[in-house]
Amino acid sequence: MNIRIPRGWEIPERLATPESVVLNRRALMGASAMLLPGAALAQGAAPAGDAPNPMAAMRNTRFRPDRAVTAEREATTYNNFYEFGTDKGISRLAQRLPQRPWTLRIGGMVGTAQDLDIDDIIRRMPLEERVLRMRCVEGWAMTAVYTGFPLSELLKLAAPTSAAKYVVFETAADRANMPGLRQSWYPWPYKEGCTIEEAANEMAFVVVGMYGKPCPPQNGGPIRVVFPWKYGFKHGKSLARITLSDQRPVSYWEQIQGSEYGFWANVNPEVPHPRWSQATERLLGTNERVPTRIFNGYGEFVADLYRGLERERLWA
Ligand SMILES: Nc1nc2c(c(=O)[nH]1)N[C@H]1C(S)=C(S)[C@@H](COP(=O)(O)O)O[C@H]1N2
Ligand SMILES: [Mo]
Repeated sequence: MNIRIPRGWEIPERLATPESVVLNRRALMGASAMLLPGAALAQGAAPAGDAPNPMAAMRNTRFRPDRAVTAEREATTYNNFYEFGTDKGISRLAQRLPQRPWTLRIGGMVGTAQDLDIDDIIRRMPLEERVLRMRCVEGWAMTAVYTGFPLSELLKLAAPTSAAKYVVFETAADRANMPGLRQSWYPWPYKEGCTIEEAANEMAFVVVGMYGKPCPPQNGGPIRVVFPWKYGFKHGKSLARITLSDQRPVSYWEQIQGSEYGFWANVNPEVPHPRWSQATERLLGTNERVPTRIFNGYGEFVADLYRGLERERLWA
């Protein structure tokens, strides 16, 4: 089969840029030099229009998607979020999850444990927009528009101690609003983790917005994490707690089926999952099938993290 992937520069601007950002960009013509690839990260830009939109952040063009952006509707209505049920159609049900007030606790091996209010986080963090490839281990993928900030910026607030080796992410366990929690044989709360080195990488991203709006609950609003070079199950949603630890956490999926889901879970087309070949992926919206890329195409940013770890189970 001869599949050709269009390069980033071949994608029409209207496909690679959602409307809200095009409008915003026009209002920022003076700052256009900052939008060039490789230029210094542009931050703190004023949103366009009368109603200030806290999610209208400048796009960081360092991470080129090299394929068309998935329609917002597809990206926000086809979800994995077991707290609401095991099928993909939970987006309406998830609207029940109150997004305010919302507190994120950062604790464990830190100098200053913090209880942070979501709006305080959004005000204090250097927001930027990234268009990122997202790959689920089940073989579907999308290219979504996220607003957020580097995970390292958030961790700085709590000052991890030198003993901290892992970062553990826990999803809120809201029994009243998450019907999936009644399935008591699952190990709630949803837990995931990464190493402190991975957390320090520029690609480890905390998401508070999508497509220029607050991140919807079904996608992990009001705050979730994404590691775009790893399979989607590593991206903990609707976070209530971040804990710094010297112990490697056993994640939700590892507890359920350790033979199928490991700790590192980096995307690799050559290492099949027991139930799914990882060679290709189906793009949400178009159903086009494209080759999967090692580290989901982000090897230039993250491959160094794994040097010396070749004997670990680095792939799902
Ligand atoms: N709390 C929680 N986080 C979760 C999941 C989940 O079931 N619960 N599913 C994961 C999986 S398997 C994937 S593929 C992504 C899906 O994110 P999306 O719905 O924003 O595409 O969320 C991940 N984060
Ligand atoms: Mo997934």
